[in-house]
Amino acid sequence: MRWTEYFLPTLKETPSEADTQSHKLMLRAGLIRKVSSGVYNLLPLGKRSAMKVENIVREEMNRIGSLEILMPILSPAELWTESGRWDVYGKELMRVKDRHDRLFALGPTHEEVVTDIIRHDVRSYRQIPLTLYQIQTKFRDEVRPRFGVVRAREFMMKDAYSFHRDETCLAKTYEKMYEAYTRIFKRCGLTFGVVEADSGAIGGDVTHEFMVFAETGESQVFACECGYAATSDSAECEVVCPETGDDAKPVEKVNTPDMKTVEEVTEFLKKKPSDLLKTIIYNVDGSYVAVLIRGDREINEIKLVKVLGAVNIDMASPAEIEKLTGGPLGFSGPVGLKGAKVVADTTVAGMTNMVTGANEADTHLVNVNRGRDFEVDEFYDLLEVVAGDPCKRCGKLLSTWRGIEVGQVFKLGTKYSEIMKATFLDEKGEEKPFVMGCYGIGITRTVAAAIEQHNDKDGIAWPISIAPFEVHVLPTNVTEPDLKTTAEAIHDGLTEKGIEVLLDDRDERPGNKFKDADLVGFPLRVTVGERAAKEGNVELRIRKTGETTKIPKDDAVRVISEVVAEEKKKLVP
Ligand code: 9G3
Repeated sequence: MRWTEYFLPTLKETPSEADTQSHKLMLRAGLIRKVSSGVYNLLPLGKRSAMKVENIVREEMNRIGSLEILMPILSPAELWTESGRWDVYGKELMRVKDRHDRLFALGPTHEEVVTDIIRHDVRSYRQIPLTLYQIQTKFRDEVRPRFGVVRAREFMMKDAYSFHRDETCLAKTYEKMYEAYTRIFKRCGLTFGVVEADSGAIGGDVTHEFMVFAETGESQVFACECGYAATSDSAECEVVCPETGDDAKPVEKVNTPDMKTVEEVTEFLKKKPSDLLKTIIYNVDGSYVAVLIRGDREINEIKLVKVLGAVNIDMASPAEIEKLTGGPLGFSGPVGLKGAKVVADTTVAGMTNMVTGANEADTHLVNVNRGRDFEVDEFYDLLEVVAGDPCKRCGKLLSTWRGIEVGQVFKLGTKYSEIMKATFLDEKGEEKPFVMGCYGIGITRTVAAAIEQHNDKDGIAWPISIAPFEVHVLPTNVTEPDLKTTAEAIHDGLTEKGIEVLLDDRDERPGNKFKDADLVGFPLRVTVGERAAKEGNVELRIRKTGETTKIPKDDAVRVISEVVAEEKKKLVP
């Protein structure tokens, strides 16, 4: 491929709207262009890289016997009302009407549609296990699209769904998928971790996320030396329970004028934040729940939603709080509280002589004790884990890192098959719901994650497996017939060997051409320069290491194709 016949618009300036390295570089290296918030064009280079990721994914899915299909983007509302998810997803689910006013979702994922396929065409245990996958555009109307294609509203996803007679069979496919994902991300040149995660509104209990290490990643992971690793949504730690054993002292009402924060109140009362009991009132699907947690810690709302089996939770408004408790926001407490279920984090169990709000303006209570002064209806682990908390498995201290989630595997169980009546007949002729799994990979996101991990101050440094081109041939002066001919011969020779080459045949200053070559970052660069040409040599440079070697120009095609093969071999797991 020749640059002058290609479409590769590079940018010298860093676009101001880009917030991460990958987003900046994808714009600057001409991979993507923004169409609208969270909506991007893939330009030729971006499309080539995305196709390489797709093909790796395809090969590994086919290798484990998963079958490729294509479901429509338009997903009829009836299927979503059947599963109950039409109302769960609110504005994130993009909806359209056809000419007959029939409602559709623009598919954000395809559990409903694939379950519908299976319930119509699979009747017997003999036809399963079966795993179907597709690679397709998905739509999710994110509240805050950002980081370019990492959190976009329209994006490419590989989604797979498996159907089984029982949990044992599901476990086998889950394991195979887990291994296929490991191979896929290794082949893409990524450094990643696999972490326990929250299954969210989708249901099911076992789920793992594949996280690419990246400082700018949206996900926070807590990890321990012992191998435990979980996302901040789901991380658990050993309960940190200061069992003071102090005798209960008499409750006192104290005046705390205008003191709303934990720090203000505890400083004023000469107490520690961990002596205070925070009371946060939530509106949970229409009823009130008072959630209690130690003053120095935060509630993990994802855990809260899960333990309450809630669809929607919101913090109560100041007006709602006033109506329920009789006091203003910032002065709530469990003593004498009526009209709300009381739920507490497990750390609260060991607290004695606590400071709480008095449900009265500018007033707190001290020496409040559970059992004597108030009751807790239910205890749960609601703690937002922080770095330094003890690991729940081994007690060592948890550390934290950030990552970009590129893949997720779920054991769904019978959640969709039961509600959508997708059943098969077992050997005894008994009707049973399918046991299901589902498995996703963000294709465009994987490209961005790879760039996030493989770049330097000059630009991208692609892993060869997903590089848009493998070799960049750069004649420093195309008006010099000698250089032009040599560069073309190398381009043609490599192309003939099936190597993907871009020849920068522009009549441009060498400095600009070198800058662009570093920016677009193909793994190998062959410079055909005047001095080297006179000596009969060309220069091979490895983008990643900056390492250069002189090669006699007549050996160039052979040597370079060997280096390409070696580089590719490094990424085979
Ligand atoms: C929706 C909307 C957003 C969503 C979902 C549904 C996330 C939704 C979870 C999944 C789970 C798996 C198949 C591939 C692997 C992941 N965001 N999820 O279900 F309607 Cl608007 O997508 N799906």
